[in-house]
Amino acid sequence: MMASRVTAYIGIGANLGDARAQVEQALDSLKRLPQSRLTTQSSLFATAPVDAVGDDFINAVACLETELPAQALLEQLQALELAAGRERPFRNAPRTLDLDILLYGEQLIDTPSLTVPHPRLTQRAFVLIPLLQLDPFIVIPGAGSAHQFAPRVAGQGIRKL
Ligand code: PH2
Ligand code: MG
Ligand code: MG
Repeated sequence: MMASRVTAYIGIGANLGDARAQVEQALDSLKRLPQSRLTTQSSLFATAPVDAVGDDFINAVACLETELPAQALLEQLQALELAAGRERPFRNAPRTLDLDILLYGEQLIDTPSLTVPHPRLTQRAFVLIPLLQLDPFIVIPGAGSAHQFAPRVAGQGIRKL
């Protein structure tokens, strides 16, 4: 039987080292994930840290068509983070690369290792704005149209590169 294909959105962030190069390299790596195809990618954005310390971030969002189950996709993303030298000395520490599953089809996932949609997705300009760039009509399962949340994040620093 053919595995079912899902549209997944991945949040990409970095604020340690050459953040821009790391985000660009991550986009390249996402193009080579098994059983997956990167269909669209947002612009890169420079963003002010939210609940985090360190330099400004570079953020972007990528859209994948994937046959990987969510947990397998998560493991692929964690391997890419590790390869980029990700360390976790404390919560929200500056990082060379962060790859988060924002959306996995219409699915609501809540396991010890993975919560999808990403729980803070609607509160953060650095994911909401690139996501809306890719699909202005996108719907967040359990929350509704993403665009309704844009006014609430309007005060957060974000600049398209
Ligand atoms: N990621 C966080 C916490 N805060 N702030 C910005 N601007 N960009 C991020 O990617 C980010 C953050 C936790 O992963
Ligand atoms: Mg994150
Ligand atoms: Mg993460």
